[in-house]
Amino acid sequence: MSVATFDARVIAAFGRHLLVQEASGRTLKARPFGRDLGAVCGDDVRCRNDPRHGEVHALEVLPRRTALYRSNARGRVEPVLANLTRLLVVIAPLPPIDPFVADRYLAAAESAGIAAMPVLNKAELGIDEAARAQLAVYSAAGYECLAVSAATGAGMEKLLSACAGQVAALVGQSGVGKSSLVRRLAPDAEVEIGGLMREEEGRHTTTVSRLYELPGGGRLIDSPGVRDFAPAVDHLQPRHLGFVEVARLAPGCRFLDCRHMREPGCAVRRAVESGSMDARRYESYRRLRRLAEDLTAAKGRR
Ligand SMILES: Nc1nc2c(ncn2[C@@H]2O[C@H](COP(=O)(O)OP(=O)(O)O)[C@@H](O)[C@H]2O)c(=O)[nH]1
Ligand SMILES: [Mg+2]
Ligand SMILES: [Zn+2]
Repeated sequence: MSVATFDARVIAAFGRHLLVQEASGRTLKARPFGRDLGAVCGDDVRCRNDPRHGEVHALEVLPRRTALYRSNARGRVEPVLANLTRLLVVIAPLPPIDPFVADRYLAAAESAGIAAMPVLNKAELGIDEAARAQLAVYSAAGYECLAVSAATGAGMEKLLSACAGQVAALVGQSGVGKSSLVRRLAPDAEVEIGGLMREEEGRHTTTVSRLYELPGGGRLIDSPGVRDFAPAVDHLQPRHLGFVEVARLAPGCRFLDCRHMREPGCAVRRAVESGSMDARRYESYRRLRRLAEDLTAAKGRR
């Protein structure tokens, strides 16, 4: 006898424990059936009730529309979040901005076809020189940027409308205010937070990604803060690695397969020399290109 299955969305995944949401909005605990499914927050999974044990089994991960991948500490590629349509890359005047982390998130999103938006939080502290410069660089690259404050609520309507009808995720360094923004925006966030956050050295730390419903009809994922983010280089767009300025400039390069490193007639280098592409963004591009080539060479040796 076949047992009816139903599809649900993974709203949190921690080891072999999944929290899934049915189409009706009901939230259920589920367990991967058999081997680890590799389901991540945002995934759609096919589920089945196991009446004998009063459990819900997640049988398979349904095809992902998009995925954000990273390269983990052992160099293995793993999905971080699935089915995103928007990535909100959060920076703040404090902690000090690591522009390379933000650039790598933006590059991974662009390569995955996820619309990225840099968001400066804690704007009420005053936008210092570093933050102002960073926003100017992203605006010049063509990104729409937001300045918001979870503390005062400034910019929340704009953030909500950026999430309307989307599956959006907040990513960025620890302490930039991702969870505070979620608490501002998602009415059900406060009640859920106790069970999923750990008191660590007197501070709340987000340890797993968690998807929340927004009043505007969108969905918003809070993710654990990172010190660094290594995108999976195999999933980066090969020509421009997800750097939007490089993508625009590359058709002007002499060689179709220009890597925009030392090649003669490179339109990207020309733009950097003339100041029309930001030199720090280009340095960020070069670091990612070297990382990609080192990993490819290491694979070739194995
Ligand atoms: N001044 C100020 N502090 C904020 C703001 N948003 C968050 N914080 C503080 O920044 C710290 C880290 O916030 P949290 O939301 O946990 O950051 P996360 O690690 O990115 O999730 C906490 O002490 C928050 O109270 C803001 O808009 N302004
Ligand atoms: Mg957090
Ligand atoms: Zn080039």
